Amino acid sequence: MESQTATNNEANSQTYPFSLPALGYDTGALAPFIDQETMELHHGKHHQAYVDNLNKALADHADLHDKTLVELLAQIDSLPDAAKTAVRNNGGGHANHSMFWTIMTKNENGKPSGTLAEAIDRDFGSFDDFKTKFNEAGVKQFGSGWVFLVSNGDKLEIKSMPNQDTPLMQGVEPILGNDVWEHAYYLNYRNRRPEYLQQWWNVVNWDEVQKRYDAIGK
Ligand code: MN3
Repeated sequence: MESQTATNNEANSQTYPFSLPALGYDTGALAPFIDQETMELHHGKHHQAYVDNLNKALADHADLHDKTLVELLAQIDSLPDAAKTAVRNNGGGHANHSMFWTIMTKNENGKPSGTLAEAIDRDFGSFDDFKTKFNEAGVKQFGSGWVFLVSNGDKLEIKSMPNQDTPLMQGVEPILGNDVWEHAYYLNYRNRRPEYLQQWWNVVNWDEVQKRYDAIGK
C-alpha cells in the first residue's frame, strides 16, 4: 500500500483526529474559472464539514484511531455498521477534496506533457478526445459525484462515482478527479454543469498530476 500514500495528498496518511489541509493558494487564485466565493465555501465550509463529521463518526471507535484515511477507505466494508456510512461519505469527502485542491492552479489552456500525455494519447486517442469523454462522464453522473482518471493495470480509465465514493475504496489512488457536486460550480455556472466541466481544464495543475501519475507507480 506504500504507493497509495506516495502522492502529496497529505490527508491520505492522516489518522484520527483528521484536520483540514491548507489550500496552498489564495481562494481567488483560480478565478474566473472557479470564483473566490465558491472556493471559500467549498474549502472552508464543505470540506471542513467532511472533516468534522469524519471525526465525530470515529470518536467512539478507539480501535480505528490508528488507521490512516487510506486504510479506513480501503477497508470500508469491514468497518462497524455504526461508522461505515459516515466514514464512507465523510472520509471519502476528505480524501477527494484533499486531492482536488492539490491538482489545481491557474493554467489556462494547459495540457499534460511527458509520460502522462503519451498514456492519454495511447488510451484515448488524443488529449481532446480524453477531455470530451471525461466531460461526458461528468455530465452523465446523475446527482452528486466525481469523475476520476485512474490507472487500471497498464491502461488509463475514466471512472465516475456517486456521492463521495472514491477509487481508494478499491485500493486505487486516482490520478486526477473533478467534483461535479452542485456546490463546486453553482454560484458561478448555475445549472450549466457542462460549461463548468469544460472550463475546469483551465485550472488543472498538470505538473502536479504528472507527479501523482509517477508516484502511483506508472
Ligand atoms: Mn465538493
